[in-house]
Amino acid sequence: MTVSHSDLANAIRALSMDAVEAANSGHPGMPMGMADVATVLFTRYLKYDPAAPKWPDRDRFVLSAGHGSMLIYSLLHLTGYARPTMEDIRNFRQIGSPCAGHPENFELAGVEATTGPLGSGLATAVGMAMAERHLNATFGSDLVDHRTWVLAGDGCLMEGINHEAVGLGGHLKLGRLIVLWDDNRITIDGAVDLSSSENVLGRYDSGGWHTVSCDGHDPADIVRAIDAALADPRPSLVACRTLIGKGAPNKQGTSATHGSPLSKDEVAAARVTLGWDYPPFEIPDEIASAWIDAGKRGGAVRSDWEARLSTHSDKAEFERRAAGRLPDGFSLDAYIGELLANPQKVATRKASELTLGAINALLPETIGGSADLTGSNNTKTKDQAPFTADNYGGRYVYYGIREFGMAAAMNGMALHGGVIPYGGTFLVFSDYCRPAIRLAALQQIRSIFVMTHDSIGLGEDGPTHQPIEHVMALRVMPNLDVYRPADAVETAECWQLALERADGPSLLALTRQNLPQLRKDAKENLSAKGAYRLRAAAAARKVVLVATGSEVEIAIAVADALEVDGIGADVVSMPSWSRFDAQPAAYRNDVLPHDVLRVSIEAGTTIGWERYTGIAGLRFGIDSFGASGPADKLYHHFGLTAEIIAPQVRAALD
Ligand SMILES: Cc1ncc(C[n+]2csc(CCOP(=O)(O)OP(=O)(O)O)c2C)c(N)n1
Ligand SMILES: [Mg+2]
Repeated sequence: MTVSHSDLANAIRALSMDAVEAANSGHPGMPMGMADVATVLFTRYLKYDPAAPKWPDRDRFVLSAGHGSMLIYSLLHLTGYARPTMEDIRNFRQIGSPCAGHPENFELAGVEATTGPLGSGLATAVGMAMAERHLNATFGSDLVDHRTWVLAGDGCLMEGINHEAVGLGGHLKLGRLIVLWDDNRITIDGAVDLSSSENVLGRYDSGGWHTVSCDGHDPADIVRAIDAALADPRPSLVACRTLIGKGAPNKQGTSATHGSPLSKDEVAAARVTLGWDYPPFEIPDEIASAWIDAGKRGGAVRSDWEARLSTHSDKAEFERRAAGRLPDGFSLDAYIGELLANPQKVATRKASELTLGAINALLPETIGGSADLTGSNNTKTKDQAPFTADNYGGRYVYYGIREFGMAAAMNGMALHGGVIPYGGTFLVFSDYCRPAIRLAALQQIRSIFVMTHDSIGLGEDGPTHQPIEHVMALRVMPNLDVYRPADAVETAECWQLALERADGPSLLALTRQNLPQLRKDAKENLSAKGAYRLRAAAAARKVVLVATGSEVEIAIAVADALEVDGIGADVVSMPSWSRFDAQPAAYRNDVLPHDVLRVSIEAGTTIGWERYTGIAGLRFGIDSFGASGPADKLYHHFGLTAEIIAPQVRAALD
């Protein structure tokens, strides 16, 4: 038998419908509809090598329409990746199978990004394409010369984040980014025209993209469109007109195929329509080996690349960065030593900028940025040139007012590897970034979020700009390290921890207002413990005051007032809950003993502080929205001063 394009594509269709049927759950429509486009991409264009799935110069493929996960599982299996095995595919959507409901980057090599929240994959891919261009500018085309491909659905293009991705990608002229749009005119509720009548291609055109359309079931036409995309210097959107669920004779073209098993009868009918006369999870040898051959296309390209790397003058540095390893001996100790010698009374956002001065000089892999608040977030250091379409070698990104797009692009850079992204906005707008922060945490990647103006301490901009629930809401996110440093020394320590952590994101909550430098020594990184006794009680200890960030200064003033009355009070600074919770019980009990009154002070919601104060403890914070006014007046207004807090602590002890 000679294996045709249709045979190859039908293998994807069969695996997809059978896996969904076996799981009795999943989305057959998209993989069946995009099987032809995916076949063309994976057999003719995509640069990859299943034998070396992490090869740094591979093309990146992002399945932004993550519900169609069986498409990528089929492709990875068929092209010869070690996983998923056919057994993994049989166990699609079952606990323990790497073939999860939606693709997860840490489950399978070849899944470049965790996708499912629509639009996020596409915006993440923008960051991958940025990282590629940056590393190309740094190391040259011999080492870095690849593309980023996205498969996106109607939903990805409808989501608001799509607008940010189009704006950023077009502005930065990311010509190596190609989005293949599954233009099937169907979403869950039915036809796209129920909810949308926009000219999608026109929107991309106006964003500086190249656009082209094709018949997504005609391989020659798909080739024509992709060739046009490759030839154009702009990022491309390829509209692939398809039939959702193609091959299911009674359901294709309808939303019935989107997210439900086709049914036993319809699967049987599809076998007839497709001419696929084989049992579930069986691929005839000829078709299987044709797919394996397609997967071998990249092997020689990869070994040529390895040969170039082996003699390249930047080999060691390239490998270090690709592995995400910090330079040997990377440390901020010298900078922290200067702080101890010359204490800085600065806002922690300014302390962050000072720290970044040291970091960016030591780590060429950092790429900073801000969503149009550079001067407020203090994210740019003097040595950073802007990253622009004319200078991809720049290390500072003007993301524009695109918080979600920024955070997603940062994730794309971190996933791509070779760079460490950090980016800033106001903490209150972490809400605008939150879905991407969550994906960073889920994907176990090193994105560093710099969130300034972290409380009512920002003052006159008022309640729209004053975070209340934000720090706590971020703390509850699994695998995110949230830091709220109290002074310049802690800020540097927290930065060091964020950079050293390769398996998850960190977020720094930083003040607008100046804070005194409280730390007198830095023999060890005390922030690494999450919380530590900054000052021990002088008189017999009756109280432990635990505070974060700008409120540590207040806790010290409260302790001073109590000690005057002979009430011993420890002051505990707690820059990070997650780090503290990871300490041994003995340490935690020593820092927060249970036999004294425990009091928390933080200019945000008190909900959650019971964890450390116990129900019997006291919690000072703000459980309403903030207000407009000068910072010091606001602290008084909301009862967060030593004069107001100390008597309440005394009363609780009586
Ligand atoms: C942010 C987000 N909102 C909603 C969903 C739920 N959802 C999954 S697929 C889908 C419809 C997608 O339509 P389309 O992209 O056209 O996919 P198709 O039905 O064509 O496969 C929706 C609403 C989601 N995954 N992510
Ligand atoms: Mg659709």
